[in-house]
Amino acid sequence: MSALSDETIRPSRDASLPDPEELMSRAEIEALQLTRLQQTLHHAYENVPAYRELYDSHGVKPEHLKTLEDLAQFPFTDKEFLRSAYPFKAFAVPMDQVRRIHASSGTTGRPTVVGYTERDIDTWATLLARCLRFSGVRPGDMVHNAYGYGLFTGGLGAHYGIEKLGGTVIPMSGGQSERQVQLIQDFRPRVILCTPTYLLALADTFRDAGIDPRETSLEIGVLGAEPWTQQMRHEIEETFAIKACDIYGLSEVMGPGVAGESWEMQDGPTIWEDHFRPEIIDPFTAEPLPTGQDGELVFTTLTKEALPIIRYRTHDLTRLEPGTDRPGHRRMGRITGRSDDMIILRGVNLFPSQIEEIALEIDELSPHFQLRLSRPGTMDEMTVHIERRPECDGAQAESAGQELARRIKVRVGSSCRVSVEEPGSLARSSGKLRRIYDERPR
Ligand code: DLL
Repeated sequence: MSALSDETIRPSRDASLPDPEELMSRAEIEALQLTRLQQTLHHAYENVPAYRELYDSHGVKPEHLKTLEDLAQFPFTDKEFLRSAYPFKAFAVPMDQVRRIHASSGTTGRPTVVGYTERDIDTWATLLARCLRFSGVRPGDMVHNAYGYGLFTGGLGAHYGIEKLGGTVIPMSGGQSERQVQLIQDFRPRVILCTPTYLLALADTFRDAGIDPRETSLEIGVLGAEPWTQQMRHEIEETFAIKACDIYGLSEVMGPGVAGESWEMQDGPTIWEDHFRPEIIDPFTAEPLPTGQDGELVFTTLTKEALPIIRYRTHDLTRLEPGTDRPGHRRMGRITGRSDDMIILRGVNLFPSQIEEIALEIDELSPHFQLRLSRPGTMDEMTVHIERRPECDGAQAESAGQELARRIKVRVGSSCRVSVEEPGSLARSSGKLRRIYDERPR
């Protein structure tokens, strides 16, 4: 036997099997959460002055938490809390224990900086591997990773997870679509990881190269980092003849892998509650809402060392649902949008995902659209610019555009203009796609 086949140097765990925590009952999960929550509160209070000041000013102490419900006594945190600790003041460990830093760009001002200890990186890789396995990826699979590498958590986060699972990673990153197509053709990966809109952009590049996207080696897409609808899932699955599963996460809480979706059920991401305690609150009053009601998602990390996050307001709008495939862990619904992405058009609230859902019901219209907001006079206006499908002609597309405007009026309640565009004329995604162009005077 060669030294390389020696059993003792192999990882001890069988990566194709569920982690024991994945299979815990709800009662076991809640008991684990309580212990870990108490530890996290102490860790944050003792090591991060910003948490101590926040809790002292609210008159709460870690030892006040006796049950999971007591978490509601603790104040929320948000991006501002992290920004004011820029760059490293929210870290709860000395800098020599921080092995990696990521940052989320944010549209304005300072980036939000996040840090990881060695154990944090290992937990992250384990959870990412868990998500991939849950979504049907197996040890030995080749995985084309087209999430962006760099400060964004998508690329490196997924990378370590693929390796942890025992897959072969192609560290492609985003962009360079022709090159991506060539490598997918030559290496024949079974799995692709990227944003849903980037996968659609790749479909165009395949077709431009004379390749039917249904004929590639790809069988599974693990897609996330931006909101996408069931209609979009259907579109992607049809276009590539693959199964598309959702993956959710955010840098502040960890990165990708906070929640992943079951390949069998495809019923929304399961939140890994052995590491994260989710809550749903009313986005306006911040009152906690019961399971099943729509509101803003709030997270508390239970095991993070470098950057413990307590009651962090994500601004993501969704709901919690009971667990299914992993009954001890709750699921999240699809994300309708972010509260800061909500368009208020003449008093009516709307999200790009609502437009996506309606547009994809109309055969002549493609999933490529942009929303442009303007104020030509005193009133705000929205124009939906949407490409027609290449196979339908201009006249059909015009009436499809009118039908879209009509359905938006009926279902969302706002009047808008629809401008049907030529195939390929709108900007394509290279990662998270920008849907809203706000051209209203400030
Ligand atoms: O986007 C982490 C990630 C990378 C998740 C790759 C999944 C795959 P941030 O850049 O910090 O982190 O952005 C986080 O993206 O608050 C949501 O608004 C949105 N988001 C992430 N995943 C999903 C998803 C990464 N599956 C923000 N569905 C989050 C809808 C998502 N929105």
